[in-house]
Amino acid sequence: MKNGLPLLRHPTNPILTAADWPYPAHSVFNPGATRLADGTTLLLCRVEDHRGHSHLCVARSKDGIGDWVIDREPTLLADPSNYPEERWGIEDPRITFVAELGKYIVAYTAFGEMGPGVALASTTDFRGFERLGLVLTPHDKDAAVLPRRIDGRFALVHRPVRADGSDIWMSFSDDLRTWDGATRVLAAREVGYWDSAKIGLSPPLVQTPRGWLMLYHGVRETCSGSLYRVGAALLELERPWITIARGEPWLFGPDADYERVGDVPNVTFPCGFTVGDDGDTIHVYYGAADTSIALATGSVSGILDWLDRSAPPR
Ligand code: BMA
Repeated sequence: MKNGLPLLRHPTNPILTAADWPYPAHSVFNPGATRLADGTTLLLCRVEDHRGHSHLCVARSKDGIGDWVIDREPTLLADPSNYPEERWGIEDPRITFVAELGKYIVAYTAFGEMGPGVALASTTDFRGFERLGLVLTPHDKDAAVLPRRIDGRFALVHRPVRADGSDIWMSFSDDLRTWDGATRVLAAREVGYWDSAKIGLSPPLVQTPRGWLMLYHGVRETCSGSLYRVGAALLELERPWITIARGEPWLFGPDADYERVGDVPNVTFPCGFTVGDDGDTIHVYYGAADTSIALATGSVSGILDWLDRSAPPR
């Protein structure tokens, strides 16, 4: 019997592939997501070209499921002459609307000779972007800004690399450029668990009355490569470095053929979600096998109920 999990694959998955692209692309995956003021779902997709370098491209849809309108050209390209840390591309965007600024802040991975680092850009319309540049030096990635200040400061979830694995951390800033006060939020679990090799943030945190809901990816190394699954945790609202609950099993993981087979097999890698008008329904957008974009649907309340059942008492 399959585990009763609160995220369901959409029957039309994968919802976007390189074949849908209006210009040559090798693969499309790991999109950031947001819902614009008029209800349109916007995906900022990672597109890999035939050099193996990635850029970002916008796809828009009224219902967040089909009839995607894709920008005719790359929306945000790497700019290695001004930002050498982007020499091999920009990857895995996470989008946060920061109401105080009236802007979307996009956190993405800048990939260059030094390895992956965290870069930020702001936008109001996903046509023009203002780069803030590299804000966390390599090796660091899987970052997203919180939608509001914590104790008077902006907060950024990120994933620095340590020698034998990687955990999720949070840093703080007054101006979005200089980050300090790094605090560990969640650690990879001990060997034997599905999330023992490394973990990293998936979509940006979702604020709920009970705490910040965090979906994260957890990696297990096997003799056939890495398995990328998704877990959930709940963090304190005013002290988000403190975990209230963490699911012991994974919430979602590779199962369908398009998740099992592709450039990097056995990968489900969400970078974005949208919340519906009811404040509860969620669409989670994820990269499948580093090849295509897929959608899983569920609800915030359903994941919180699952956490109540799946988190050992702390
Ligand atoms: C991670 C990131 C993701 C990728 C995943 C699986 O480290 O590089 O972009 O989807 O590996 O290859």
